[in-house]
Amino acid sequence: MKIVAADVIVTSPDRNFVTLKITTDDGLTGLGDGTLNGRELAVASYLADHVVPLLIGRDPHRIEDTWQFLYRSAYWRRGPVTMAAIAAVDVALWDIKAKAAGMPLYQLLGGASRTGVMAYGHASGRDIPELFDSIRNHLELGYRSIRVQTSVPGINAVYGVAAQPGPDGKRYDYEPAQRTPLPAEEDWDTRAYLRHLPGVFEAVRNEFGPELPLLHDGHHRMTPIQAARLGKDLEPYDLFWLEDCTPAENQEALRLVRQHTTTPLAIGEVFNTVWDYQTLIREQLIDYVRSAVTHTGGITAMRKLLDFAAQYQIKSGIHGPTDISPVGMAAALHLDLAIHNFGIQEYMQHGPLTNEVFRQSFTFADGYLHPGEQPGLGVELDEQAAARFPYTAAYLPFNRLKDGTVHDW
Ligand code: CS2
Ligand code: MG
Repeated sequence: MKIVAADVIVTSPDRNFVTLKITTDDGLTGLGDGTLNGRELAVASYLADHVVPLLIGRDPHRIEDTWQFLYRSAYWRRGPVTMAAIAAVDVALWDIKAKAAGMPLYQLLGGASRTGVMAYGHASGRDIPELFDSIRNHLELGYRSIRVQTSVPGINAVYGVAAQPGPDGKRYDYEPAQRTPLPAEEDWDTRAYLRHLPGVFEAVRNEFGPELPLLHDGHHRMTPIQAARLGKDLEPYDLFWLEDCTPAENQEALRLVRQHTTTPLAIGEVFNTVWDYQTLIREQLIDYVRSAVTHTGGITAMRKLLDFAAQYQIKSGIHGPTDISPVGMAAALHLDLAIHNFGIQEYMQHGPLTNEVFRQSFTFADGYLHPGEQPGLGVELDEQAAARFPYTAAYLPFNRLKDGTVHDW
């Protein structure tokens, strides 16, 4: 079998997506997600201008060899653009191999290790009553684990609060990247946030009881000592995890957090390779690996990363926001079902136009996702529908502190 075509499809139904479609001389096709929020065209160009010419004529079955070729022959390694491009190729090749084998991808990855994949959803509110309504709404949608994000008195716009309108007036939750000519500026005050959040979790526990798994995303905004304090203050509310509590380029920073709190820690959605985790995993400084298949070199690299994490009893918590396309989500679900050290899967639901462009066979019921039994990934892309939604520039917001200093968003 030979690769005869590789097409980079950029579409923008509810938001921008970059998809690679590889076609073989046997007529098999495979899809891979290369979406990098706010920098989509960089990956599209990396693929179209540099990688596609290298794929034509290759044997699609040699996935590991192709991975190593793309990673090493580029000379310039790692980074979000390179690893998203490699991920798109890798996942498309696994889709083809599973289709050629006539089985859903998870079967090729060793078969199911569980009956379903526990998912968590995003509840949020500008105040407690709105938050409670959002949690109830997610429970009605079938979620059995809930991420809690709230507004903070004195701060105008906070990450993850669905109802706050974005600069274009639309609800925030469908997409944090706004279709505006420049990134929107938001404000932040960590001390106000640290004073406010424990009270929110106390209220949620009082209202919904001790069992409901609750998660929170600190979204990279605290210093290590502030993160240590928050982790400690939230201990009474038994969080499933506190995510991205501090920027982790300096992995050792988590030693200070770990010293002060037993709140489980999840990190990694902005990471791209196993190297970004070495100290975090080897020193047991995190409990969940948050990488996305799409941003970490695909199934081939993610499986190795999660196998490394398994040696330290660290589990998966794969990143699943709307800026991971249904192709990237499906890839995650096949891996989630097959690996042993599965923890939880993020599941932010895509919009109606996206579901028109990407026909998916994965299901969500009673809190659990399942990738389905279709051969391959189980996602097909309607290219005619995709063509109706041309790329539209969009940017994620950024933060400035009261004194004007740029801060992590
Ligand atoms: C977030 C993401 O889902 C999450 O955990 O951190 O929504 C993140 O803000 C976006 O993926 C950025 O593109
Ligand atoms: Mg996050």
